[in-house]
Amino acid sequence: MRTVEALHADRLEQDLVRVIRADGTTDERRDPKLSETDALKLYRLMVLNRTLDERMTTLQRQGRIGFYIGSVGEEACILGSAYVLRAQDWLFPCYREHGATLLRGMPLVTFISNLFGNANDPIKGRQMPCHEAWRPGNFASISSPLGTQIPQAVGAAWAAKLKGDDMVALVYFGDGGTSTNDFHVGANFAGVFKAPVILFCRNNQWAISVPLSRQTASETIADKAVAYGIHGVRVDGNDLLACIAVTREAHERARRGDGATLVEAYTYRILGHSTSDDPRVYRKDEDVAPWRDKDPIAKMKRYLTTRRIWAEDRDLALHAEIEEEVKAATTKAEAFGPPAIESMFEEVYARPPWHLREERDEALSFGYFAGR
Ligand SMILES: Cc1ncc(C[n+]2csc(CCOP(=O)(O)OP(=O)(O)O)c2C)c(N)n1
Ligand SMILES: [Mg+2]
Repeated sequence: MRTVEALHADRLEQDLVRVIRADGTTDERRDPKLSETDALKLYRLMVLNRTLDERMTTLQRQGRIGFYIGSVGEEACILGSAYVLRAQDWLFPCYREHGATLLRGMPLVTFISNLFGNANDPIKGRQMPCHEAWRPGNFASISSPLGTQIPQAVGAAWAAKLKGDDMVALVYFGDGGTSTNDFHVGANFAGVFKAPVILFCRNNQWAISVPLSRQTASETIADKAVAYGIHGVRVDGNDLLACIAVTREAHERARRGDGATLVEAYTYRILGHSTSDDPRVYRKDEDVAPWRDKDPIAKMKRYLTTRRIWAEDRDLALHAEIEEEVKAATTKAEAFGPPAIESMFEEVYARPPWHLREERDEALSFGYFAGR
């Protein structure tokens, strides 16, 4: 007999929007019909995202950076959703969306420089490693405090609506993020004021060691949309094309003035929460195994191969090329020195007050700093 958990898991798979079938063909009704160039560009970014996560985790283990948090298994929902946005739209990330950072144009060397917190880091080492922000790509700062980015995104979207700007905001958060006050505040406000915003939940079924079943008594995350009077949709978060399709519909809804959408991208966190976590303490490898078989990169590769625009030899070459690219970018980033000491005292005050000027002069006079 099947367990209640197994039956519930089946039920959770049922109402997901899917486009890529097991054999690599697509469901015509929702196929976003990507050009060959875009399909290959997105696949490349997925592989880059994965390789980056692997390499940066190794770097952390070697003691060269202090922390890393990645998105292994979640690349499709991150890149598929970000792909839909136009240049004038805004992204409000959680902390796993480095693929979206790169899609929005942040150079790889700049991203890795942020991990070192060095002179080439646009935020000059003032954040934790892996907490990038990219103003040229309308990519707000990574948010570690759970949920705070949700009302920020809703506020930005509402402001755009009041000003008559053609802008849609998209905000990422996890399943755990839906238990925060800020999720309620943001979703409620978005519903009442019909803010042009996409609330994008990466439901990877874990919040560090807390499983989804301990997070909410709702059957699904998308169900919560009903209470806020906004549209809710569930999508296979490992299907890049399906994620593009539902985000595109949400984007159109926002632009039409019909308000917000709560997207639940159903996926799985394959690795630990971050480099500071060991998931073997709270979950079994056999729970993870079925999700390894649903790898979003393998699914996309199958689609490209069936479409006859990809082949094994090109795949091998791509992986080798990306390995080299990440290696070279790491070497380049690691060569930058630390940010200048005086940068600590800059960019808060237009005219720094006397006590900060005094502290700055004192800091600069120390031989210890001068030698760095
Ligand atoms: C307000 C707040 N509470 C607790 C934490 C500690 N914390 C960091 S990540 C995390 C789990 C979040 O899980 P989820 O929202 O599902 O995102 P995921 O990590 O799975 O992508 C927790 C509890 C925090 N950062 N902020
Ligand atoms: Mg989660």
